[in-house]
Amino acid sequence: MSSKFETSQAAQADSEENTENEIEEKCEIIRQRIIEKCEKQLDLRQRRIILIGPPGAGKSSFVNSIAAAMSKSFSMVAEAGSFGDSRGDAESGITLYLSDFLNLGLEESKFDDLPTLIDLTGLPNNERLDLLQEVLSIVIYGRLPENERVQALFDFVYREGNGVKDLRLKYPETRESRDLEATCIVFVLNADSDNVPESLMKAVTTVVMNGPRQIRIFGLITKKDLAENEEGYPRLREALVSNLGLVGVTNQRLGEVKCYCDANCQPPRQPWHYPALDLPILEFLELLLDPANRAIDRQKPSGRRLRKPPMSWNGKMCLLSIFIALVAVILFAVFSNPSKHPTGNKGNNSGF
Ligand SMILES: Nc1nc2c(ncn2[C@@H]2O[C@H](COP(=O)(O)OP(=O)(O)O)[C@@H](O)[C@H]2O)c(=O)[nH]1
Ligand SMILES: [Mg+2]
Repeated sequence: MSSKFETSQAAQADSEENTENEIEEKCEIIRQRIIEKCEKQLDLRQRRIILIGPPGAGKSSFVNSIAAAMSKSFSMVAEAGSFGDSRGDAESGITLYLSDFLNLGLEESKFDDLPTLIDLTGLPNNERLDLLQEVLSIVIYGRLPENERVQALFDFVYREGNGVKDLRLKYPETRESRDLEATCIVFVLNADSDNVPESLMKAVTTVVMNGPRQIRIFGLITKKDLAENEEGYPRLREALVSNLGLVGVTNQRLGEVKCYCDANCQPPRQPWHYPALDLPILEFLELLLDPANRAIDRQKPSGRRLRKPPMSWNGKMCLLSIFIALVAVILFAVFSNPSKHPTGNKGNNSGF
């Protein structure tokens, strides 16, 4: 016969399993909704969601977590945990690579038609504001050619001695930019962060405010597990919300999550499937895919992109010659017709 203690333990395990099943059911409903919406709407599957934030904020872990939450199995889609140092700039310690994860980094055989995630590794907060803004503008508005390292932009200025203006000229807007540009921005900050990267946030909001298209900015707080009982957490959250201009819209534009991560987080959260982690991640992904959150053109596309080139010198000369010829024809017509000439009426000449 089982003891009272065993029975109550069994009951607790049972209720935990029930709760987990309920959470998984909710997750499944959201997964299906996301897939159906993307299948139906071209605009949603064409979305390019760029993750911006300081190094170590959890951007790559979030890419892996979205893939895990959607597919119900973990795989290392993005290189997380290394800060990508192997591919970065050894001197500055800044890693600036841009990786596109088509179809949210998921295998196309199982999932099709999902948006693209762009993992922009570690931008510094203590960089010159004008340079930071230009780099962000090049990256966000798709002016960085494919396979070009983001670090090359900093090298162009610091190593090759060029100015920010030269950077603008070197990476102009092209016909391809529109396909490579971000359609929404997620600013990622870890909940246990010691400081709020205000300059970086300001640079992002300024670029978006002045850019050709208005792109929605979302806030994402990662590593929520590390700040659950921290007193400083509400302050960090408030700073993120106000710096990104999300006051009053946190329900539609802010996510707070724990990510799937490596042995650095205790206990390590992979390779199993955790509905409790998935739910907030899927809810946030659904916010990102809300049709209302699309990029809005500030001006009609024809206004900027298809502007007519200025007329060439030859063209101007040609127009001038036509004008002179026309004037000459009119003058000739007027003066060569004696009946209409004011002094051409001979009968009036002897009129005394
Ligand atoms: N405790 C905890 N650690 C996390 C979480 N997300 C990421 N990490 C850890 O934070 C470190 C940096 O993450 P990474 O995704 O590489 O950051 P990135 O530089 O912004 O791409 C890694 O060691 C991760 O395992 C989380 O939600 N909780
Ligand atoms: Mg990374």
